[in-house]
Amino acid sequence: VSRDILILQSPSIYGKSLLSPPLGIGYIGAALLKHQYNIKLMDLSIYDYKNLKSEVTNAIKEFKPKIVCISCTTETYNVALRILKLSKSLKDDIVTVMGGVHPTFTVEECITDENVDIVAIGEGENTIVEISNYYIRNEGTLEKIDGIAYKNNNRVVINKERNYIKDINEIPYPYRGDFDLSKYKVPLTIVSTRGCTGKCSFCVSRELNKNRYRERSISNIIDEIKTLDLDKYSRIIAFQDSTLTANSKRIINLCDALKNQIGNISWSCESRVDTLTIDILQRMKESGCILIEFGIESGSEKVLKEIRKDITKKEILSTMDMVKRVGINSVCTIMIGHPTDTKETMKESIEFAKLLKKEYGCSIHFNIVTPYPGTPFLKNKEEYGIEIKSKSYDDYVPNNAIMSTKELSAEEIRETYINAILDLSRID
Ligand code: B12
Ligand code: SF4
Repeated sequence: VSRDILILQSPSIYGKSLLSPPLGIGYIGAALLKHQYNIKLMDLSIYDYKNLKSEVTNAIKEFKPKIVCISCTTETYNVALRILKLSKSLKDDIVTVMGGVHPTFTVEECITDENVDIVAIGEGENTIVEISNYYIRNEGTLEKIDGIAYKNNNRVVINKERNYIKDINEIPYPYRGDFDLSKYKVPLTIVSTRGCTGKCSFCVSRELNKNRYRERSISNIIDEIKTLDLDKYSRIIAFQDSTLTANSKRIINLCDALKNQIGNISWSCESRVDTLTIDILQRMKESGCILIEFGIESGSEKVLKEIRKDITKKEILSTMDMVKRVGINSVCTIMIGHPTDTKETMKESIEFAKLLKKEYGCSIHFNIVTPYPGTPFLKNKEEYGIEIKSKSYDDYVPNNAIMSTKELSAEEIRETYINAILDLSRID
């Protein structure tokens, strides 16, 4: 069966990351289905890396797509380029489109690659439909498609920015029909807001959403949940919002709706310690919340300020105390190697992590600070004294030290990170 459009999620070279299905391409797929395109979605992360070439080759031969779309992060960008190259070598009239966080912040670099015909910048639902209308239905012109970069006689053209979708309730639910959900640890995921109210300097969320925090209505979310096969997957749902709990009124309404309209589910989310109260936590617990992930990121008051995390240690401890009392599990992430970290502040972070684990039973995940494209860290790297030590985006993974700072060498950061993990593993 031939398909108009093949939509791929680029995999990591570091092996399968089968946590949850890639909803970003699910949204792209749903937008195209709404416009009656024949599509096929593939999450390439589900295959053994050594079989990647044959999987892509078989798919191109089977589906003979006119357009190949690929979504990537920084870590998976180089693989994405190789996949597009392979696709073009198998069928030379294929049009290639690259989208996702990484291309959004490295437009010029991406579009310069000979195997990338179009870069889709930012939110992709409307953009991909217009691109497909142009190439497949001969409608419109490339110049008129907002939010893309392309080449015209080897000259790079970057069109004007696309307006963000104002009412995100209008966006069709992500298409999950081509994913083998049984392959994932967390098969049922949902995104109920776009953007974040935080402005952390190591994060792209704010820039990605142009400072907007957009919310879906409760009924829209409940409707989507009703389309999921809850019973098949233990009635567990993971909310993948950057900060699900930013609006306290809304989270209370969501909890009530989950309890009354869905019922008997377990769910998890990411949150900020400054958005919760005991009342909200109790309602979360009652509606099935079993796990909350918090970005703590440092145990140094000074560093917390400098990275614009906008939370204090006092707030962290008081929230963790409430979370523990209510009986919800917590994961706290802590980053090692902030631009203004010193040996002392990193030590403070590790001691703080120990406290959180010992006193509040938090699971601790350490990450090394990675200056991803689009982050304030990378934009102000001179000012921060950051020096990037790696030449390949393949190295942009959170267990790899790729930068030195005014205070620390990459080696020192790596060592501290490894010792931090060992240190914490000694606490039961
Ligand atoms: C859920 C999530 C995960 C899940 C992924 C589940 C999955 N399979 O998708 C897990 C936990 C596995 C994960 C892992 C990691 N993640 Co993550 N993750 C997210 C998170 C919170 C939500 C992603 C999401 O679903 N968004 C909702 C959809 C609708 O948005 P979207 O995917 O961006 O897609 C839209 C557009 O980008 C665009 N688009 C995307 N692809 C394409 C393709 C085409 C062709 C077109 C036209 C458009 C298009 O259109 C889509 C619809 O509008 C984002 C933050 C965020 N809020 O986006 C971070 C984020 C993507 N992750 C990030 C990072 C760093 C990681 C990790 C490295 C973290 C780690 N500690 O290991 C790993 C790396 C994974 C990898 N191999 O690349 C960074 C990426 C930075 C970068 N430059 O690469 C982000 C942005 C977080 C951040 N704030 O810094 N992540
Ligand atoms: S790190 Fe978390 S809280 Fe901070 S801006 Fe990013 S998504 Fe928001």
